[in-house]
Amino acid sequence: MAIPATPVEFPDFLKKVFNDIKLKNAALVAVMGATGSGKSTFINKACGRDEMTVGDSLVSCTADIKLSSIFKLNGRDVCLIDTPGFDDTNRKDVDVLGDIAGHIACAYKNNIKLAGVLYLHRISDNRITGVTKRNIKMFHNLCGYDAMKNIAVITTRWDLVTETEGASREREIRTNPSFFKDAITNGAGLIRHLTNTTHSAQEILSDLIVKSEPVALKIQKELVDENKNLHDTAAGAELNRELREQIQKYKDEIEQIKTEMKERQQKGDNQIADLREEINDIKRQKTQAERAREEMRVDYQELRRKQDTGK
Ligand SMILES: Nc1nc2c(ncn2[C@@H]2O[C@H](COP(=O)(O)OP(=O)(O)O)[C@@H](O)[C@H]2O)c(=O)[nH]1
Ligand SMILES: [Mg+2]
Repeated sequence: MAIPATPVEFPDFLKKVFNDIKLKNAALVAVMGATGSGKSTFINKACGRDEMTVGDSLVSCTADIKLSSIFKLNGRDVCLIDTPGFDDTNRKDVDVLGDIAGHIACAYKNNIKLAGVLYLHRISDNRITGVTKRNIKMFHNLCGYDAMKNIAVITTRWDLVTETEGASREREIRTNPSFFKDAITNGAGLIRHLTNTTHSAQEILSDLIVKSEPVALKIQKELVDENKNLHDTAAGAELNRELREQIQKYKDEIEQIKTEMKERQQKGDNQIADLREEINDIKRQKTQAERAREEMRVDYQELRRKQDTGK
C-alpha cells in the first residue's frame, strides 16, 4: 500500500496504512496548541510543502486531525499530526477531545507510538487569555507528566516581538505554574521557533526525535491500557468539570429570570414574552452542554465505533 502524498483524514489513513512498515518505522509527532498558534504553518515549513490550510480568520481551519505526508529528516521518515485546538469556534471541545483521543489511542492500540509532541505557543501574545490557559491545561491532561521528556513547548511568532519582550515572556511561561513550569520541571523542552523557516522547524524536530524512545501519552494509556471511559480520563474529567459548572450557571440564570418574571407579574405587567424567549434560549444551551457530557460516557471501542460510523 502506497503512502498517500497528500494529507488525509486520520481514520481512513489509519485503516489503509497501519500495516505499512514505513509508518511503523516513521517518527510520528503530534503538533498541539491553540488555534492560531501556528501549527499548520509549522507543519508546512517542516515538510517543505503547503499541505495544511493556514488560517487567517478567527474560524479554525483544522476541522479534523490530519497527517502530513511522510518526509525524510536526517535519513529518518517523519510524519506530523495536525490537531485542532480547544478553542475552536466551529466545534465543541468535547468533539475535539474525542477526535484527538480516539485517533492517537487508535495508533497506540496498533502499536504505533509517538516519538513526541510539540506544543506551540505564541510568544507575541502580550495578554494570556482564558482560552490559552485552557489549551495549556488540556495539553497537560492529554500528555501527562510521565511523557514530558518527549515533549517540547515551541514558542512561535518571534518576528512580532523584540528580543527583550520575548525573553521576558519566555521567563514568565517557564516559571509560572499556570503555564509550563511543571511541564519543564518534568523534562519538557522550551524552544524558540525563531525564524518561521524550514530550517528552524526541522532543527526542532530533529532534536525531539533523537532525544528518546517513543512515548505513550496519558490519554493513550487511560483509554487503551486502563479501559477508562473518556469522561474518566484526566482530559475528559477537566471538560466534564467545566461543563458541570456551565450547566449550573445556566440553571442559576433560569431561576433568576423566573424570579424576574414573577416580579413583573406581581406588578400587573404581563409582558413577559421576552423573558420566556430568554429562558428557552438558555435551556437550549443547557441541553447542548448536557449532551456533550453524555457524549463523553464512552470507552475506547465505542469512541472508535462512533468515529468510524459518524454516529
Ligand atoms: N507573523 C507571524 N505569523 C505567523 C507565524 N506562524 C504562523 N503565522 C500566522 O498565524 C496565523 C495562524 O497560523 P496557523 O498555522 O493557521 O495556526 P494553527 O491554527 O495553529 O494551525 C496564520 O495567519 C499564519 O500565517 C510566525 O512565525 N510569524
Ligand atoms: Mg491549523
